[in-house]
Amino acid sequence: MRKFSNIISVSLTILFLLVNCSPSAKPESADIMYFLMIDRFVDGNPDNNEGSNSNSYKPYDGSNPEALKHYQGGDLLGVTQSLDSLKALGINMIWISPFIDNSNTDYVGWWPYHGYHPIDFYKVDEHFGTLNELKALVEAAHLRNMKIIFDMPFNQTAADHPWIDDESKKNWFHANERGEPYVITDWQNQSQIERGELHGLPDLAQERVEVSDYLFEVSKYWIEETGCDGFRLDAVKHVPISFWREYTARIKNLAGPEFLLLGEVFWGEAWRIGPYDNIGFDYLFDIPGYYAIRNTFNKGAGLGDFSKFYELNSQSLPNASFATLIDNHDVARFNVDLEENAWEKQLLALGWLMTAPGLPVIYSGTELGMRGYSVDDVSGESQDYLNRLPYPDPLSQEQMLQKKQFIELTELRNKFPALSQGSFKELYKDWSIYAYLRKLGNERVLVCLNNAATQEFISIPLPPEMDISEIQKIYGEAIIRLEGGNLLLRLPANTLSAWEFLGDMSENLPQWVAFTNRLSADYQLKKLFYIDKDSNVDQLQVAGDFNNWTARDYSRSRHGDSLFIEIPLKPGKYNYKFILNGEEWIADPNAEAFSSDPYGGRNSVLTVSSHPLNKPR
Ligand SMILES: [Ca+2]
Ligand SMILES: [Ca+2]
Ligand SMILES: [Ca+2]
Repeated sequence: MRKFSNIISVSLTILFLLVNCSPSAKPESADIMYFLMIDRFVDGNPDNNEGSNSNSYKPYDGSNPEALKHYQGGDLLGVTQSLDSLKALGINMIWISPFIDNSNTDYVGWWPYHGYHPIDFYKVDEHFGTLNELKALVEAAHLRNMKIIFDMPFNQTAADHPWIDDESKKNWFHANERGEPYVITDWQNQSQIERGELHGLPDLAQERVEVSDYLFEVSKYWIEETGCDGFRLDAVKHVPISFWREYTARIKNLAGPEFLLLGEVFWGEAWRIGPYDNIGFDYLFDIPGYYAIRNTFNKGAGLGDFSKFYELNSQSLPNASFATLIDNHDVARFNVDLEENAWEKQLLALGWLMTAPGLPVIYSGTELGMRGYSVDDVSGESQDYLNRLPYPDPLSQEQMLQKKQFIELTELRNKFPALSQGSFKELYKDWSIYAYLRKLGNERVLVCLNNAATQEFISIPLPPEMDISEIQKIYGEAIIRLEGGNLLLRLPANTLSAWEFLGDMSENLPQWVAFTNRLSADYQLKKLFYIDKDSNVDQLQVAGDFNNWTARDYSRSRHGDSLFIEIPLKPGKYNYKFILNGEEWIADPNAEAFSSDPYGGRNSVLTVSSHPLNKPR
């Protein structure tokens, strides 16, 4: 036995060498992923709704949000029955929430309908169906050329997992010398983040060989039983990185290089995701990009910071690729806090996802503009259940129209491989407009986003050999004209437009272009001030929702003890902070309102109302 395990470890070492030596290409695929929570999707079999405990099921009728803490009846059969309509969305890959058997009791009032409280890693939860139904789902998906990605929760177990009372499994969980679990008190401390209990759940000690072998065997079982196409791995940053290094190599060795591994490292800063880049995942979620998208398309941040962000972000993962998103089940839906133009903005953000590098991941309901609800800042109660409403059936007229518009975007990405796998070059950027060229072989697509609530006109200098007859519109309502070597564009408010370039074109375009300081008509200049009685402040900067929370310089002046700073802002509500002398972050003492920041401090709040003469159209 000892000898055998030596052979395994030698072959693993060889595998590591192979993985490290071969120039592994960054994954770039034409896939579009759809993420659904099994319980919230479609009920294919009402007989399994109560599982083994009738209290677990309480249907939501639109007026009883507490019911959303219970199971809603969705199951694997419902997913299988929906494959044709999912395929019609233009997606080809489905990540399903964990189906692994969950605790049969509630956890502080919440039933584990989400699937992240495993009690038996080798069983399908009784609410979701049977092993045969799971196999049938994968098989039916493969018949349609679709892939099924399983969600594997390996950080923790349910609070009442049988191992908790099993003496022989005592050291399978993280605990101190007194056998007590660790609590995460410092979210900057990686050891605490890995060993502390998440939501108070028993934390598996994956650094122990018997635990890591067990989790590998579990994975092997599901791969061999079902032939699934990949795993989405939950809570990656809460599990020792050494585990992932070995686990990903063993899974690839078992299931082949095509088996997709997508890791959830929920950090908002690219440098914190960087360490997970070269440990065997094909994709990591683009959480930094998620925040940038929300700030830009939802909260009115300028595109200069957005593009700068993407320049840096794209350099942060040399090996893995980003899986991009505008929302998911762990955050508020994109449309929260947006009013009459919520869908326009959401479609624009989705348009970015469908024309930018990365693997787009669409949270079920996002393709319909399904409503979400914001977090209760005061009670601090989790927003989860309010952003996990059951999938609507039937769809409203509006939802059907929005779904159709979503499909036009997936069709665009699917029709032009340059959009998913091509190079990315900026052609133009200002506060509201972003134009970029995607190129793959001879296929070249120009995409232009107008994030202003007003119609905008811009001019982009182009290589002189371009001919207007060789520019073909493929998406949107914009108007394009070629004049004196410049592309003149008229871009409708809050829209994406795309053209295919058919003729010759210079290859010598810069990767990133300079920011053009043109403001769109919906911007207003807002003046903020800071009283500096002792003349201690040489530099006053501002960071907030409008600039992706990076300390930035704006036009400023001093009159006596008052420092003024002038910021271009669109109508909207912004959280912000002042930065004094490049280091001291404070709330603006003269702000019109305050909100709490995630670190126990406070932000200032500024509301910019739309100019009466310039009402967004
Ligand atoms: Ca059911
Ligand atoms: Ca169960
Ligand atoms: Ca952990």
